[in-house]
Amino acid sequence: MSSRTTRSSSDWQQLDQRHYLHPFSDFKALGQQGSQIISRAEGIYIYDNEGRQILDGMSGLWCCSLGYGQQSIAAAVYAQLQELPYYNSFFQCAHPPVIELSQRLAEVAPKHMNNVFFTSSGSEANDTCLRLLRRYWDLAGKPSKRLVISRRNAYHGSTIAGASLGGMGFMHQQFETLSYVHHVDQPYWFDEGGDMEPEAFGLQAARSLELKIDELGAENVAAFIAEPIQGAGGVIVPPASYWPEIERICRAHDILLITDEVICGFGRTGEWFGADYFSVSADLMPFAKAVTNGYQPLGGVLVSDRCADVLKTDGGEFAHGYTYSGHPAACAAALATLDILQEQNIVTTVRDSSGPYLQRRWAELAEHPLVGETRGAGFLAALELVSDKASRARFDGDGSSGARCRDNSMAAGLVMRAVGDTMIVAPPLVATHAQIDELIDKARAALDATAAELI
Ligand code: PXG
Repeated sequence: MSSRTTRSSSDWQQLDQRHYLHPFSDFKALGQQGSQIISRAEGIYIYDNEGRQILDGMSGLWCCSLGYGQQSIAAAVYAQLQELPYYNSFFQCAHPPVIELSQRLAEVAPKHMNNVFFTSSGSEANDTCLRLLRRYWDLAGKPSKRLVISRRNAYHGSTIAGASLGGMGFMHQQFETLSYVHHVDQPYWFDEGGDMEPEAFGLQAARSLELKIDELGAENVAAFIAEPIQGAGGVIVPPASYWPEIERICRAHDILLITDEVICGFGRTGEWFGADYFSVSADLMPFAKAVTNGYQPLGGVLVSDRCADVLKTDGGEFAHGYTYSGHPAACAAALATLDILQEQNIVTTVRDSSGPYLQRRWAELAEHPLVGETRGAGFLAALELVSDKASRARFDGDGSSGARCRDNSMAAGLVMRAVGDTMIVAPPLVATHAQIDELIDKARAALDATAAELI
C-alpha cells in the first residue's frame, strides 16, 4: 500500500488545510472544521478514512450513475492508455475511440441529433454552446441574434460563460457576468407559486420567457437554455404545463432551445435525456458527468442536424477546441459506460421499475412532520423542509435546517445534499430495491434527528 493511503485522518486534514483550495468552499470555515476524507468506494457506497460505510445518495456529484467498482470502465481506460494515451483531433486528425463514441452517442441521442463536439466538462460544454450559437446564426444569415436567455437559479457551470448562464446570485456577485445573458423566471412552484395551481404557475413561468423575448426583440435572441429538471437549484421538476409552452415559444420566435443535460442525461430520469423525458426537441444538448460514470472528465455538446448542416455546409473554420477535446481515455471510459447502460438495460429499468419504486418510497416521506413536499423523477428526488406544511413556511429561511438535516443524514450513513432547506438525492441508477429501502430508512432517520433538534 502506498504512503498516500496510510496517513491518519487528522494528518490528511492538516495537509489539506495547508495546501488545498477546495471548490465552492469557505476556506476558513473548512480549515477549522476539517474536511471529511473519503478513501475508497464500492457499489453504491463510499468509505471514509476510518472505514465507515456511507450510502452515496448523490452518485458522487451526480456523475457516478453506475456506482463504483465498475471494472470494465477502469479496464477500458487502462487499455486505451496503453494503446494510444493521447492524440488530438486538431489538424485533420482523429482516433478510433472518438469516432466510435460520436457514432454511439448519435445512436442514443434523439433522431435529429447526429453530431457531437467534445469538451472535458459541463462548463466547457456550455461555453461551447455559446460559440456554436454565434457561429450558427452568423452563417444562417441572422447575425443580430446574439442574446441568450437563461433562468434564475439555473446551474450551468463555473467558467465565466457557465456561471453567467447560471442564475445563481451568490456566484454573480463574485465576477463580471457576460452582458449578453439574460435571466427569466424558474418553474419552482413550491417556493414561488404562492396560491396558484401548479399548472397555471408553470405556464406563467414559461411566459416570462416570451415577455423577455418581446422586450429584447426576437431578432436579437439566439437561444434559451435550461436544465430539463434543475439539479443544483434543488431538483426542481417543472409542472407538466411548462416544457410544452417553452418549446412553443422558442419555435414561434425562431429561438434555439438548449437543454442542459449535464445532470439529466444518460438515464437519470428513466429516459436517455431530460429532453426525451419531457418530449421536447432541443437544438443543442450539452452533457458531461454520467457519460463516463464520472471515471474520466468528459463533456460535450450534441448538435441537431439543423445546426450541424449549416456549420458543415456553409463552411469556414469553427475556431474553437480544447487540447483534450475527445481525449482517447475519456472516450474509452464513455464507450465502456454506454456498453453497461445498454447491455444491462439500465435506462429502461429506471423508467419501469427502480425509478417508480424510488419515487413511491420517497413520497412516503411527505407524511413526516418536517416535510412540506416531496417530488422527483426517475432517480432524482427532493423534499422541502418546513415549519408549517399548510403555509409552506420555512424554519429560519437561511438554509440552516437543511444543513442540520444534511449533517444528520451523514451521521446516519447517507449522503443527502442540502440546497437551502431543500434536501435532494440522485442515487446511483444501479441501486436495488433493498438499497432504496436503506436510503429511505436513513433519510427518515435524518429527518427524525432534525425534527428532534428543531421542534
Ligand atoms: N450544467 C449543469 C446542469 C450542471 O449541473 C454543469 C453544467 C457544469 O459541469 P462541470 O463538469 O463543469 O462541473 C453542471 C455541474 C451541486 C453541483 O452542488 C452541481 C454541479 C457541479 C458542482 C456542484 O449540485 N453541476
